[in-house]
Amino acid sequence: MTTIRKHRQALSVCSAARIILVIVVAAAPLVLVAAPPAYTAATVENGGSVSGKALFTGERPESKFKTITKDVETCGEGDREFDITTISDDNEMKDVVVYIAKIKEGKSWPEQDGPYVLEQEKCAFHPKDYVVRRGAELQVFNKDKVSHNIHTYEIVGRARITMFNSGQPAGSDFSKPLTLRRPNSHAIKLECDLHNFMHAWMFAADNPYYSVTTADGSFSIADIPPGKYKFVAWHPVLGEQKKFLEIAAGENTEHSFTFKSKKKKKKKAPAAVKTEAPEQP
Ligand SMILES: [Cu+2]
Repeated sequence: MTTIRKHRQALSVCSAARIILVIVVAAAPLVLVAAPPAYTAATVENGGSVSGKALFTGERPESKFKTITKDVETCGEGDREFDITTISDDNEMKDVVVYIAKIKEGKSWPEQDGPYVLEQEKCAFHPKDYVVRRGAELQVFNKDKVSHNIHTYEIVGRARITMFNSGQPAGSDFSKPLTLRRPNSHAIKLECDLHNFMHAWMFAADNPYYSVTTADGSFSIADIPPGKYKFVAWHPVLGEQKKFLEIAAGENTEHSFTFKSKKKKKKKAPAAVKTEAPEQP
């Protein structure tokens, strides 16, 4: 009897542990999909602003290339260039997103007329907006006569997490929310699993304080409530630069971000070992 009771107790402990395990496993995705930092729109009176440039120093990065080997009637022929950096003769960087990190309150988001739109045409991604609002709907149109597959990744450091991965027959469209799992990640990489030469980048903003640099590297962010903020400049190939800046009411603060080459310097060849001739007796 005692053995049976102990066995039953052991079984009930096992069952309880299994139930807890099931609850933990079921809850895990909820924990992983963290809510983005809360942002509240409010009236900003006599706000400050920041302006400056994104600059580059060092050996310039080279683009990547893939040869088009499939669906050449639609996609074209030759090599497709991607992960491009656009740097002027004066070392000014285009397409850098400068934003305020973790600002909790401020100006309203700009009016958004419908979902964000991404088109696939001639086997290339054409985002209508480079910067999109985190969590908003993205409508994807395949305008080609061949199938595509849109595979979106959230970039977290050196890792990448699939956001959604959807096959897309010729001429079709669908809509998906831009859901990121980590509260502070922003970079989104777009790829097509059917055409390995299709690549693009987007940036998911969690507040409206951002600016994309123009061909001369310029950015400008206005209507900032006075205070001290962390400003981040992000580029898909060259990473991030950060700076804390104090913003004063009604005043503009100048700051430029300088990105450095990620190329590793070639190691110097080891110095030749001198061998001394043996002394002659
Ligand atoms: Cu494709």
